[in-house]
Amino acid sequence: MSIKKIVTGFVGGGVLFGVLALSVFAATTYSLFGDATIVPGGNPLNAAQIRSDATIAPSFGGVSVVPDAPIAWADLATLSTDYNVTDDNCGGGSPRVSIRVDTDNDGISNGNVHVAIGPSPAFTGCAAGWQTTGNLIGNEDAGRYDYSQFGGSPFTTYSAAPASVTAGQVIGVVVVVDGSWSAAATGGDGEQTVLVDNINLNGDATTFDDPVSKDDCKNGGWEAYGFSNQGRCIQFVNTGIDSR
Ligand SMILES: [Ca+2]
Ligand SMILES: [Ca+2]
Ligand SMILES: [Ca+2]
Repeated sequence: MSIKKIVTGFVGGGVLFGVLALSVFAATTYSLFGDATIVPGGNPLNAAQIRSDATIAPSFGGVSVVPDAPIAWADLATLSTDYNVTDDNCGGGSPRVSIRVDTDNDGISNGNVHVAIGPSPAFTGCAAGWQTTGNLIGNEDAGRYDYSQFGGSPFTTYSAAPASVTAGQVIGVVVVVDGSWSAAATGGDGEQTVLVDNINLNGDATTFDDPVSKDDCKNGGWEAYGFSNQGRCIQFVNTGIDSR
């Protein structure tokens, strides 16, 4: 092998390594929709606050998490989130995780599998403070799964998935709150608010834990966000270069 080929091979290896490293740390991306914002008070650091208020359009809010590549339903092994119902209760089918499934391989969702958050089978009476759903994949709690958008049962378990779903591709998940219509969920005031953190899709966690201002980096904040020093944290805020 000539020197030139060795050098070319090395550079190619470096590029390949870079792509692999990126895929490890960016296997999913998230976005907020509706009435949703990043707030402190997460588990730990930041969380997404999602709110359904009958007097504030659009009366729903949520987080969308999209994998870099579709995940076959059969390969979806882990789905969980931490949640904290801060006002007033779970109920009215909210909050929930909705799994977007493509059943005809065109990359576009054909519907949602709804997965209720909270205690089965009524899905109201959520405990105060931070809770975790545990792994929802394989969950056989009564009524946890709703496959009605694919012709299945609206009140059943994970394993009762219709064939179109089990043969389908998962193109994303959303965690949504839209219970403002429910007096039980809102405490009667038309507002339901939930914090969510650590949305885990096949092992890749959405933590909402990027610093958004220099102040987040100061007074030791850089360490909490996982940087090796304050300068690298501020560099991330200024440039988006992530040296963690
Ligand atoms: Ca489709
Ligand atoms: Ca309320
Ligand atoms: Ca967090």
